[in-house]
Amino acid sequence: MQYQEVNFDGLIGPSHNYAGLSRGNIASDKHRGAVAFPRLAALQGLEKMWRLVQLGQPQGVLPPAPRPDITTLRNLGFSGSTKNIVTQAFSQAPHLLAACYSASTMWAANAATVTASADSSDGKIHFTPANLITTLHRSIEAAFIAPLLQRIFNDPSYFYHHSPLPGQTDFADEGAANHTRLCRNHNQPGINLFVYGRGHDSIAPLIYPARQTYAASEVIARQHMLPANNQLLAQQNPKVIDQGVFHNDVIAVGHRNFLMLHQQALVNQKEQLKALRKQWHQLNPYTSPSLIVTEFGDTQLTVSEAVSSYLFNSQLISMDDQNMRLLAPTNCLQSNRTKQAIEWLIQSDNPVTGVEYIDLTQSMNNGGGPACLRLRVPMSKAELSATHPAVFLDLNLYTRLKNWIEKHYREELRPEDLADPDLPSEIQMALEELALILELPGLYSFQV
Ligand code: SUG
Repeated sequence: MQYQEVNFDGLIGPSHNYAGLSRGNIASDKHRGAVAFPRLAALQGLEKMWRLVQLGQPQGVLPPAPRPDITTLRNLGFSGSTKNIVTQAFSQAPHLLAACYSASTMWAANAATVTASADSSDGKIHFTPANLITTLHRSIEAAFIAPLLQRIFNDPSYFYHHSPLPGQTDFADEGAANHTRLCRNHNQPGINLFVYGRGHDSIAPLIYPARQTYAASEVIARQHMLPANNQLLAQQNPKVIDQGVFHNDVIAVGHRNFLMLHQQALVNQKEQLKALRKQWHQLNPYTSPSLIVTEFGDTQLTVSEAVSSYLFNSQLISMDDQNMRLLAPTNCLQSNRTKQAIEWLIQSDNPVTGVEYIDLTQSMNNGGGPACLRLRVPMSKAELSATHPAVFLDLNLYTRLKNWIEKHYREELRPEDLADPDLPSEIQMALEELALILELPGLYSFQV
């Protein structure tokens, strides 16, 4: 049976804006209050998905959550019609309105942790929607994402859906941004590398929050029925969190038998990589390919350069059984050292043989690169066929989505535009049409 890694990207929603909501995410902080370009943002995201299709990859689309989140605004004490709620919230608590308007479900890597059927002892693909409790604007995503994933992956003989972890600080969970599956082939058991930022007795960062906890990773590994030799939990270096590495996918990326990361990514990195190699060998002794790990040192790229270029947030795509292509954000082109580091990567002994640059500037300005925008699901042909077919991108869907974006999205969105009483109904109309395009009727239940 043929297995593939399938990317599901978050479609960038019509309320894309820069509200500076994510402490510890340097790009978000830097762009607080900047003018956002939602139409351009959504087109950039769509072009990225389309490029993947052109490279022969199956590509799914995850629709955005309805925003503003009126239910949350009501829970926060605002009342009346949607127009009243928006007006009151903008004058009394603009930060709450901005949180409820965030288009953050675009960063699908944070939608859930997904594990492969080849790894779990019940042979199913497991999903745990991330609770994202570290930030308000993201903590409200799971209410939409959990039922969405159940609708898209709705055959219980293939898919197992767990509830988000308890919304309590010990279980803070950021989904696949801190989870990497390394495997010889997608149909064979792999190692699920969970990277956490804080545990009970571990050293924590001093400046910025550690978003992922050991307890969350441990629970997910248990409920996804991962045998001990299919999992490894490692701590993220708190010093890099304090330099803006708010997720592990800002400093490491892995695909199949290849892991690339900065030398400072993990606590006790040497020992952790040794453990990883040992596990790789035990999992499937004497079979090729071997695990290849490429570490970048400070002399090539400092942590701060990794954060500004987002090199490690590139996507790795299998071009065939041996060769991978790096899909890097165009930010990498802005620094000679980053370009040299990529050149070195391509020349060195690893599967990466080429690079392509993708312009995702609108998302990048909020700290979301190519890898942030996608949720990976390793799937067999049968699992793929059991998935809601209308979300897979082909020329027809690409064209329809492009027209839809051009018809409905505003060109610009400024912080004060969130007070516009007409914006919610504009978005509502757009999303209702989207639900029809993706054949997900009733996906959005708007309140007026
Ligand atoms: O959680 N930015 C997101 C970016 C998420 C990137 N995802 C991964 N690394 N997988 C975050 O910090 C900024 C929103 C604002 O400030 O308007 C934001 O939420």
